[in-house]
Amino acid sequence: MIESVKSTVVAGKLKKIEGVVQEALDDGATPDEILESMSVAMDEIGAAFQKNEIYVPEMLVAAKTMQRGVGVIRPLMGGDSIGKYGKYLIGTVSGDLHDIGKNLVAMMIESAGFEVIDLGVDVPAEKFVEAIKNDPDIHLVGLSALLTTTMDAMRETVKAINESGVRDQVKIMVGGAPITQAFCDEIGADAYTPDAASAAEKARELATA
Ligand code: B12
Repeated sequence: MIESVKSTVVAGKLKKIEGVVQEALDDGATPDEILESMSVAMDEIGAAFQKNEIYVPEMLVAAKTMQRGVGVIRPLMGGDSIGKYGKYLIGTVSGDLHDIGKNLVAMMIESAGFEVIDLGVDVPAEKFVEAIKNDPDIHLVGLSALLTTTMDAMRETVKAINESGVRDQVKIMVGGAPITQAFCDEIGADAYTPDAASAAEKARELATA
């Protein structure tokens, strides 16, 4: 059953995904297992795109299919009361339109007890700075980048936060497929995690440190 979640995302069967996810749940699969199999599906899609076996439209349909599938398990994520650990500002950096991973991180962070403020995609550095300045309750910031070409925008965003006088107010977390711990250290961010579940754990750790 869980196998058909993956194949339905890969095939971009938008109309079928909700039913397939529900069947997998009924069959005993956990929301985490379902998320994992949808993420594996997106990796397969990325690999097929790289080999020119599929093109942007197919990638987009697969992305929409995953997003719709995530919609089915979202209400099941439950979790701690919203806002218990404070506010978490998140966004995908300038020039980058990928948001599935960022949305998953936002969802997990919210379930972990934060109030999430999501600035969306293609967010200029100044917008992050402005949001932090306007809300002293924001103590954590998450930056997402999926393209090697937008890693620079991530660096610039950290720099802008550093230079704006609000760096002491926040801890900065970074993530996305091309991001590594070494890159995190290089640009002066505070934490990197490879996936949404570990991002939520790290956020709690930083909030209670
Ligand atoms: C779906 C997709 C798209 C969709 C995005 C739709 C959407 N709404 O997001 C569309 C079709 C729009 C797209 C466009 C493009 N894409 Co694209 N895309 C992908 C694909 C297949 C999947 C990404 C994804 O959603 N993965 C699933 C999620 C769950 O994983 P994730 O994003 O990595 O997130 C997890 C972690 O990274 C982490 N994380 C993410 N953010 C954060 C933030 C924090 C704070 C933390 C702690 C953790 C964290 O947690 C997440 C959950 O576990 C990838 C392939 C891949 N394997 O990544 C290519 C890929 C990223 N795309 C690629 C390319 C080239 C493009 C385009 C340039 C194509 C083109 N020629 O137009 C454009 C660029 C558009 C732009 N300006 O952004 C390349 C990038 C190559 C590179 N090295 O830079 C990839 C790697 C495909 C490939 N193999 O070639 N893409």
